[in-house]
Amino acid sequence: MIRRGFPGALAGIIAAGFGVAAAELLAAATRPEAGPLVAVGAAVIDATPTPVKELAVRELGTNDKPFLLSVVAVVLALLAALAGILGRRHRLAVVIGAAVLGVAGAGAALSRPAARAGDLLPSLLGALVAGGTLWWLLTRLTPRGSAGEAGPVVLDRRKFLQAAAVVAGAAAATAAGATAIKGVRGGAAARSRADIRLPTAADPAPALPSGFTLTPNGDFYRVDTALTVPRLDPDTWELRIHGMVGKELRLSFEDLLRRPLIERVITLNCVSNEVGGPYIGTSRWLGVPLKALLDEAGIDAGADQIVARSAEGMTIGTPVITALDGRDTMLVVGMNGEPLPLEHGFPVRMLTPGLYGYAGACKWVTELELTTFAKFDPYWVERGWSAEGPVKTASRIDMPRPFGRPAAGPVTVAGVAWAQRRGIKAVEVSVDGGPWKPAELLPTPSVDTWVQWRFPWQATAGPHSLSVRATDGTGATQPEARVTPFPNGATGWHTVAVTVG
Ligand SMILES: Nc1nc2c(c(=O)[nH]1)N[C@H]1C(S)=C(S)[C@@H](COP(=O)(O)O)O[C@H]1N2
Ligand SMILES: [Mo]
Repeated sequence: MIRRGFPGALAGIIAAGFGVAAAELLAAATRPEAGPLVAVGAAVIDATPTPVKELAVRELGTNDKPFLLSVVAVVLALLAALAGILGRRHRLAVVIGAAVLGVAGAGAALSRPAARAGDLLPSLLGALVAGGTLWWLLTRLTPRGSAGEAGPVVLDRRKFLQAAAVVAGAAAATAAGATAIKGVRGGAAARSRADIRLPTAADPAPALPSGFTLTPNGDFYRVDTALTVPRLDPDTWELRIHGMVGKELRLSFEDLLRRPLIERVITLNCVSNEVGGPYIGTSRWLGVPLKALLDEAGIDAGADQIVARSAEGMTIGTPVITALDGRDTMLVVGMNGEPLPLEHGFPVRMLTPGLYGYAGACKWVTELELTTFAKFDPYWVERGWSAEGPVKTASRIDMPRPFGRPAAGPVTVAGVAWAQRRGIKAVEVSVDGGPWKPAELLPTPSVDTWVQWRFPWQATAGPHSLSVRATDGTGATQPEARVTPFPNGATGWHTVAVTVG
């Protein structure tokens, strides 16, 4: 069985590999989003139930996407092997296998929010190449005159392996071609980003208080559903502001840069962050205040939601009021003195101080539609997350590290606390569940920025637990009760266990 099964399985896998490579090559040359691997992966992400998505983000962090692509590849290989094994006796299995491949890829590509009809072409080509190749390879495995019988394949084995090697070589060359084209295209986007000279802010951020640290761009967390980073061309990028407005606006990247820019230090964090988690960062953002644009468009009475759409089809809903109530809601073009990094939304993203990213920080934005909460549920809300996403007051211990082994004597316990819009009034630390004692707060630029805190501790030998809690500008102290990030953000105190000695 193994001897009989192996050549068929090998033929199936090689043929499918060639088909996928051909599809990816066509997609790379025309529309990268239409490549079957990424399209199927994206469709799987969208169809994944929220708890599983949560688990993947928690367990795998930013490795969730390579993992997903590997799963897609393994499933594909298993199906292809099956088609190859069955196809030796029943050629119909080859046709069905190729059809399944084509329909899955094309269906996934067409299900993408920003899909066009032509997006089915790469998968169609891939299915034809895979099916045709498998058929041809299987004829090499069939001794003349004894089709389908358990006859002496030994004679054909060399010819078959030669043919298989040729196809594998062609598949590898095709895949290399696809990768090369993607590299050149990506390089072009990166170059145009490097060419951009951002104007200075008309309203710059004040100098940072001494001791205050920003998150370097390369260390800033990344959370999004994009399997490949969208690479938008700033020269053709356009933002459309439409819906419940008096006058529709269309703005180019140059139009945005010509407006008076503001620069602000703002903390952004993800609603999916667990207590003590890493999905938070603070940057100096440069952008156009959204209010001025909305004033120009003229918002119709009754519009209470801004739906931001991105190039790859994300929708993020933000309350209209948060663009008008005086906070620094903006269309961001710069991050820490550079054009936005590709991963963080180049060329333009939204940023709404005080809201979690899923509710106010659409990356790669191309459209703002004024509508109502009653009329439209954006992406995350469709999946059960709360329609409005105000940030909850929270705090984190960064030093010592969990399960660290500091030496006995004076130890500095340190971390961050945040409550964007409300600010942080106090941070307290409790050792081994003892009384809460105030930590020292370092100066911070604004209520929209995290506060760095520290607490001197006389550490004695043995195991200890350290807990932190913050009180925000309204006087409300973080509750002890733990709730999960779903559906509107985690609560609970961060506790770290250490062993001194
Ligand atoms: N286009 C797009 N924008 C998006 C998302 C996304 O999946 N796609 N995720 C949002 C979420 S959940 C968060 S927390 C922030 C994260 O921004 P960052 O990756 O720059 O840190 O982006 C928001 N904007
Ligand atoms: Mo998020």
